[in-house]
Amino acid sequence: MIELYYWPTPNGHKIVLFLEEAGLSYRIRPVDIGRGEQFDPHFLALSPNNRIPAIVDHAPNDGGEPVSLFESGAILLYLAEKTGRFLPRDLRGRKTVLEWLFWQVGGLGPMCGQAHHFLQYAPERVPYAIDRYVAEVGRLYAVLDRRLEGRRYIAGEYSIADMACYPWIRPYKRQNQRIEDFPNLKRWLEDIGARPATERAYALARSVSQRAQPVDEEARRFLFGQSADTVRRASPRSGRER
Ligand SMILES: N[C@@H](CCC(=O)N[C@@H](CS)C(=O)NCC(=O)O)C(=O)O
Repeated sequence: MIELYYWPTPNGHKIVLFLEEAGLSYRIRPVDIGRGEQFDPHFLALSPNNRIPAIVDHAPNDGGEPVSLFESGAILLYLAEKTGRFLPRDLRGRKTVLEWLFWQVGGLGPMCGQAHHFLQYAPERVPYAIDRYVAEVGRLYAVLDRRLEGRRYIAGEYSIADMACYPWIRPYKRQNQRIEDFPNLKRWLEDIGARPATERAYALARSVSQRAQPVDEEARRFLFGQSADTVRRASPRSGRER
């Protein structure tokens, strides 16, 4: 059984996409990041960067003690290796999936995140930041659109590279992007959106979202008021390394 420390955000969706596709047994542990639950000592012991997602695998393949992981890319790779699914075994297929997985975690995710921030959450309108991140997200969309020309998925069969990218493209309107300008991406988005596992993943997200408060002043303080002092003040529960 996998425990998934989760909140219905793009990085959280990635892992549910995998778990639903693979049919792994899992239990959701909601971490309300707008209410500061990412600073709970128990969660920090698993996820020292105070970010969701994180998992605990209670039945790791080596038969040993439970294993915990943070960082969505590392989790996807771990789950792919655990199940032998959604990551090709051959050297070339595998390296291609890893290229695009790292492209997502190092580029697409952070840039979309900044676009969301300056378009939706910044307390003042900062045109330079909006222009910069909307343009960069558009550039990344064009890179992925070109990659998908003549390909159904990013790298051969449906893989962890697709699962990593999809939740960041799905909210394209929040990034001021016109999906019609990226026809291959549009087709890919519709294809993945129609997968039963994707439908289940977003149904779960909607059910958890119902419990979420709107992003109010308290949430803003937790999410956007972090500094080195926040980390120094928060302390993980001590315990065995997993
Ligand atoms: N690089 C991390 C990023 C995770 C991340 O940014 N998670 C956000 C939600 S999408 C979060 O937990 N934010 C809580 C906070 O900012 O304190 C990953 O890929 O897992």
